[in-house]
Amino acid sequence: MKRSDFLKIVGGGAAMTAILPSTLRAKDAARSNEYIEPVSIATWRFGLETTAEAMKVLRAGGSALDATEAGVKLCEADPKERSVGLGGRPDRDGFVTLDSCCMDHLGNIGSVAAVENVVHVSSLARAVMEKTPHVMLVGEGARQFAQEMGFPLQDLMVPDSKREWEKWREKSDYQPIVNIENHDTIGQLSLDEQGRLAGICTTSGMAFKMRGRVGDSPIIGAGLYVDGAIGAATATGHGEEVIRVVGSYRVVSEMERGFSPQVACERAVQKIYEFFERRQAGIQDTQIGFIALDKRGRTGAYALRPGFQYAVARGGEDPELIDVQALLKS
Ligand code: SD4
Repeated sequence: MKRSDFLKIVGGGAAMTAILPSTLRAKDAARSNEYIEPVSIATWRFGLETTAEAMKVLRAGGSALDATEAGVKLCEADPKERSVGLGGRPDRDGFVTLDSCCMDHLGNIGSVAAVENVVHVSSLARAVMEKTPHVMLVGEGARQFAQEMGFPLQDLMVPDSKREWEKWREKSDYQPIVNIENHDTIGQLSLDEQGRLAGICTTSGMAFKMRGRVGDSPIIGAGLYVDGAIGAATATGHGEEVIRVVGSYRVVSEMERGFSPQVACERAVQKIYEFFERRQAGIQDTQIGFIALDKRGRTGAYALRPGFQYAVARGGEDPELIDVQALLKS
């Protein structure tokens, strides 16, 4: 090749690279005018209600974060939901402590852990994200911040929780077993009409846990992760096991490698199983479930054992409750 020919090609190439970004920008602009079907998904049966609520916000053109927050707040305010917000089961010393985190498509994050007396810890996590230079507040400091922000403080122990705790205290048998009945953490993910993703995870954690114990739910990367260019994931179940594999980040990272949300959830659960095997730890008293939503609105979910369900609300349709496939037979 003659030098002049080479320069022509390089010149052409340079011209192309000068053109390409503006072409991409134009495409992006066009894309932002395209209608994106909004989607909201959430763990467990109560997700039917919370995704329907989120969908009202999404269909009105609201943001994925506003929609998700509106959804999970329903669950937090419901005293009958015994693993989230008001009515959450106490720790072994009788204190109801809540954990939550949120993340948006830009990578903004906020988290609170071991907070007492605040029902809407999801909103508190969001306040940490939006109103402080930090990403995580815990315990008394989180409660103080809530007070400063005007959050009402109240007793979160409902009579049913008190009765259960008193009964548990008769034996005080410290076996933090995680099964279908006691891990109703809500993790919710939404995609709005502008293609923005957001997620929130909120929980009272394990029933009768050690005082100060924190699970995966308020840990960014474990209980929740959002990459606005790829997808989002959230977890429910045995927090210690989810933290061990950085579960939600793992799901999103598998999506980044090209796997569908479904396969990404399967691979994360498989990794948790591998860690159990490696440590030769008992797996019989544990359950873990992941749900995932990608930037294109595709969803997926997978659990360690049967019994996990998640709700999917899409466009104008009623939310659907889906039985999630599991790695183990029982
Ligand atoms: C946690 N994943 O604290 C949460 C909640 C839960 O049994 O499912 N607890 O580990």
